[in-house]
Amino acid sequence: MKLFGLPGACSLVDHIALQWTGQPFTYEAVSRTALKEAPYLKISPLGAVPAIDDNGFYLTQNVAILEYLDEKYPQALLLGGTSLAARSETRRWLGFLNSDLHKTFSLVFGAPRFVEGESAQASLVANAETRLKELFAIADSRLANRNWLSDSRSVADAYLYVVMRWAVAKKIDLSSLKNLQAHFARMSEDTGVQKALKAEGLS
Ligand SMILES: N[C@@H](CCC(=O)N[C@@H](CS)C(=O)NCC(=O)O)C(=O)O
Repeated sequence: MKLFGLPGACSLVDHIALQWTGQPFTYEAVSRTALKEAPYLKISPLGAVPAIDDNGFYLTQNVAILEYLDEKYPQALLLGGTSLAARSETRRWLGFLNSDLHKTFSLVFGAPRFVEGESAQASLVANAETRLKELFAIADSRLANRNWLSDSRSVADAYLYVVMRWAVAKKIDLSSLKNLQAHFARMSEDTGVQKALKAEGLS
């Protein structure tokens, strides 16, 4: 199994998940230039990470890859348990993280793709950051009386950790969201997280 990623990008979620499986894999950092060139575009027409190559089977789209890893390595309990309710809760949070939170970050990271002119871009980024704070507050409420988004640690927690790292990088102030801060600290201590960060040159 090979994972294609960009250090610190959303592919870090899959990298953490692979660490949690304990199964052998390799990590290939793709340069931003190579992402948009023909060989990689054959793997991912979007020119985006993550992608996996499992013995010639290629798959893109983060949520699909995480589901694939869960089905391939069921003993790793990547969806946070075995019960239908726990696994469905994880999927719900994956949907929220991928379609709501991550998507809103795309506006912050790539404002020039969406509007022209510096002031329009600055205003788009400011509005997106306001929305991000509202979205992070929803995750914070969920974590009020629990350590993990679902019954036990899951790939949704890895995704939340990665977008929290982006918030730190973009200096979005989430200091009042104490449950999220505790979750971030908990994830930072995780051995699989630490190994993935090290392999991506982030620690
Ligand atoms: N819908 C895709 C989005 C993937 C995505 O946004 N990847 C970003 C990194 S987090 C990327 O590769 N960006 C490079 C680019 O678009 O040029 C997924 O969930 O896998």
